Amino acid sequence: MRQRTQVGIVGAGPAGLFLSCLLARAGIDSIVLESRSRAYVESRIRAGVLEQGTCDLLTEAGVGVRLRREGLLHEGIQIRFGGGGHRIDFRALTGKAITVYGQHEVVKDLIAAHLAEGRPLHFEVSDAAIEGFEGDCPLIRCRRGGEVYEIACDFIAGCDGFHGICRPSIPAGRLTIYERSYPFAWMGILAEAPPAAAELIYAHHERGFALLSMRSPTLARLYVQCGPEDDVADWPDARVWEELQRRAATGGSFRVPEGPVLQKGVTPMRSFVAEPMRCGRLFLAGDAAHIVPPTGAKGMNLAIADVHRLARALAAYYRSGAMALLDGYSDGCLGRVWKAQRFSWWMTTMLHRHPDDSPFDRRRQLAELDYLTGSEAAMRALAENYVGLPLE
Ligand code: FAS
Ligand code: PHB
Repeated sequence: MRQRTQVGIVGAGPAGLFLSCLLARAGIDSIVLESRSRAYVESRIRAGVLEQGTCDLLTEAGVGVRLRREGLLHEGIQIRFGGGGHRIDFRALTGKAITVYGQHEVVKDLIAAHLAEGRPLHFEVSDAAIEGFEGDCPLIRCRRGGEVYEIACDFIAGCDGFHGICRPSIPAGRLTIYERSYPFAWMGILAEAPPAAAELIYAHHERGFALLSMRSPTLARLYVQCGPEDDVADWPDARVWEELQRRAATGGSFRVPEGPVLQKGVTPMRSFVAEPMRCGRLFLAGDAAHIVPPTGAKGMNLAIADVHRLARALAAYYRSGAMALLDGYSDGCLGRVWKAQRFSWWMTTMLHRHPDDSPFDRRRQLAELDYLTGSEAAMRALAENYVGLPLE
């Protein structure tokens, strides 16, 4: 079966779903293809922090009602080291705030709007492949319900994440890859326990990093730095809790509230950028083009910013045939991507324990944390990056 649309979208993560939503608001048709089931993508625990700009875009597009009602508005975070905590007051330093709201909740809201508006979204497709994007007739081919299904379109949006098929479909030599790996990862748990504090706590400790986050007043999302090759089996619940308690300790009565662990998984740490984010009529967005370590809470926010720019460029094209914004898409995104890469690398480097650090490096790292938490200028620099740099 072959169908025709204006924009064929591969991937129903935040990037693909929000792009389809924005295109619909501009009267542009799209079809979204997803390899996993609806239940899977709606239960996949990932991001948890939304920049103010991301919340505003979701609200403007009419998919922010539940976010506004159930999201947790945070006006700061705490940096903890040497047994002491230091609050970074986002509101005072930038006038802005962040919202804690699970990525899977954003995905649920986007899918609900998608289906309520009758826009085509096909789950559990297999063998997706793309072709013709260097010419004038892009085509997406896949199997749906065992049948070959083809989408002829004007443009393809590669929103299929880091392990998708769109980026690898770009001919060798057309992309420049920039990447950096880290000698650690995160062991993350979702636990039925009240949050450790009213705001997120980023803890630097000689035993390693820890992050105390949440999803709701009864669901805690907690991470500890672990070995890059560690497996869930290496981290029984008791070990995770013990490390959280030790790394977040303040020498006072502070304890991380414990509870049943509902989900546990390893988050790899990598920095990755593929340039350019376009090849002919194929446009990459989100994790398909770039990955940041989650320490700066930037991944999903970057994906949303990419498709905001792509939707505007496609709307200009369909309005007047103008290619200028489409031609400027990649460079426009990469400006923001590289600032988020720098911030995420800096937060990761500053807050994690590096196995090969010399005693000099250790003292320098503590001095950096001491400088950060004692300088309004330094705290403002962190705050303005964390709440999100202005969207162009
Ligand atoms: P996604 O990976 O979300 O979506 C791509 C979709 O494409 C998936 O549904 C996939 O199934 C589908 N797909 C793949 N191949 C396909 C194929 N061949 N055919 C059809 N479909 C295909 N970011 C933040 O901003 N804040 C955080 O706090 C944060 N925490 C994180 C914690 C963890 C544990 C992880 C893993 C990531 C975290 N991130 C965070 C980053 C994360 O949110 C990503 O940046 C975000 O998912 C990117 O969204 P997409 O680009 O839409 O890619
Ligand atoms: C999360 O809540 O999952 C989370 C929060 C902040 C981060 C990373 C993850 O930097």
